[in-house]
Amino acid sequence: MADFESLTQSVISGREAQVREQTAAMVAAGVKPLEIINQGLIAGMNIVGPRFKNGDMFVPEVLMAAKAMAAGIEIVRPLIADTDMPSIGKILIGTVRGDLHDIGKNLVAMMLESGGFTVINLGIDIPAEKFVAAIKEHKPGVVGMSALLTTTMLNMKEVIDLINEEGLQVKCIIGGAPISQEFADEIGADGYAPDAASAVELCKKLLAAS
Ligand code: B1M
Repeated sequence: MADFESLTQSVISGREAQVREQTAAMVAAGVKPLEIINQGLIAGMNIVGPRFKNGDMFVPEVLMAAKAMAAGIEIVRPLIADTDMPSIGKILIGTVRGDLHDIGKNLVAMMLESGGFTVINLGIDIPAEKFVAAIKEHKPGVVGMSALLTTTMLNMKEVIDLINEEGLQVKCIIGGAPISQEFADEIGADGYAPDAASAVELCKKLLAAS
């Protein structure tokens, strides 16, 4: 049977088939599902995050690692009651109106999931009204918006304005290549993250403070 260390290594290396095999072997050997998740699968992504941030890993490798981790979670999830599934908070995420870029946004969503958050990923080209309707339905602690175009980044303000108009209690974070802390301050966002690993840290910080 594989040990946690080798499962963690398989996640980091993005070896999906091996993660499946090792996870299934651990389940068959009676290892507790939550231990497999926390000490094997999430432990791997906890190493991937900082490596990506430091430039020691690149986008394709991170996507492969996240996919490998998700393959392991898929095997273990049916064995865990929904209420026991570890979640440290709910995040709603989407790419704003007019913008079809989703590689970075999906990476952020995957890293958040790997970090223990429940993520509702709305997709691309999401108008303010749809963000607001989803906030009312899912009641997340944080709403995350992504934009890759200098034209569509302006639509982030529409979302924040509508959230404020409706009096909804939710923290707003933004990110994407053209976004800066200065722009976040200008439109009244609660935070800006330059990359996926920082987005995880930011969400943890915002939820701890609220
Ligand atoms: Co587009 N595109 N694109 N494109 N595209 C850019 C963004 C561009 C910089 C290319 C260029 O001209 N040099 C340029 C924008 C110029 C500008 O506005 N200043 C551009 C353009 C002009 C366009 C079109 C208008 C082209 C055209 O049709 N004439 C068009 C627009 C379509 C639309 O959205 N309406 C368009 C279309 C496309 C494709 C569909 C072909 C494709 C997108 C496919 C997809 O996403 N499924 C595409 C791509 C791939 C790119 C580039 C090459 C790569 C973007 C990417 O995925 N990067 C891009 C050039 C570039 O950036 N080098 C470009 C990798 C990704 C991991 O990084 O998304 O930055 P990024 O995400 C990072 C961080 O920003 C951050 O974390 C991520 C991970 O570290 N982050 C967040 C992102 N979201 C976050 C949210 C957070 C926190 C952090 O909190 C919620």
